[in-house]
Amino acid sequence: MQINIPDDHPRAESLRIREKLIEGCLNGVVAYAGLIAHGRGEAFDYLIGEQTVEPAKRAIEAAVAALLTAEHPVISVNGNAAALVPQDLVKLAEITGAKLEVNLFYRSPEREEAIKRVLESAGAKEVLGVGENASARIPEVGSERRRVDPRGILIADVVLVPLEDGDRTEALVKMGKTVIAIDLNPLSRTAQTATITIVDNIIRAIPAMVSAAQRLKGQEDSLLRKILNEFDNRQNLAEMIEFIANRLKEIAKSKMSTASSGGF
Ligand code: PTJ
Repeated sequence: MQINIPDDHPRAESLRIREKLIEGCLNGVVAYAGLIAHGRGEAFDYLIGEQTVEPAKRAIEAAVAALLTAEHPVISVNGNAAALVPQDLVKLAEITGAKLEVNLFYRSPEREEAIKRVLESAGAKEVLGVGENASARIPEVGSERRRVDPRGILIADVVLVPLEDGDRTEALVKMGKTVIAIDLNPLSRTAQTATITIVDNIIRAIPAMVSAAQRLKGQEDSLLRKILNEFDNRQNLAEMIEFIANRLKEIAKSKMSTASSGGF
């Protein structure tokens, strides 16, 4: 069903994003549970004010530095990411030299192929992790996410996992890999376990990573390593949680002053 979203609707952008996911669901790209996951993300996006805040900007710089200094960087793509930001995922892969690999929680041959097609239409020349190519297994992961491509995630030193569930992040970190997560929930197991956590909406974070990669590519290796070494994920997550807490306190304070002056 096509719906008309008026441009002047106060939540027009958010509604358009929802429509993209619904369309992705109907085309077999997005899992049904992807719609639920998006709703959870939206709630956290409200709390951060639907903006890329300072700690997230620093995490984006560190993440791009990690991708640019990696020997085998890989961008893991699931249904939601493919439906929302396919062009930017392909651009980011091109600039950083990362491989794109389909990796799904709700894996089926049809969804693998559908996501591959979306990435190819967005300009991807090579898409790993589809069909027989996902022939390797990562230890300690019970879900279908354990199936990886021996040319991709298996040998990667840096893996970007936009929208993830905690188990695989934990397993990849245990394997000694640098894991970059994008997750609007700073309290999720993924956010807490990853090496670098970008607490932002993938809609903003992936394009911001593309810009950062364009800016940082070609910079001295020593500068990129300095950015990486100075980044502290625990501290960054603490700052994100503090940002949310302070923002909510400010909103509550402003409501109280309106109430005491006889507002509403
Ligand atoms: O495509 P598949 O089969 O791999 O399945 C993908 C989903 C997303 C269904 C699967 O990974 C899943 O169930 O994820 P979870 O456990 O619901 O976790 C998703 C996390 O992503 C939650 O912490 C959400 O807050 C967060 N999130 C949702 N939408 C966004 C987001 N983070 C950043 N940007 C978003 N747009």
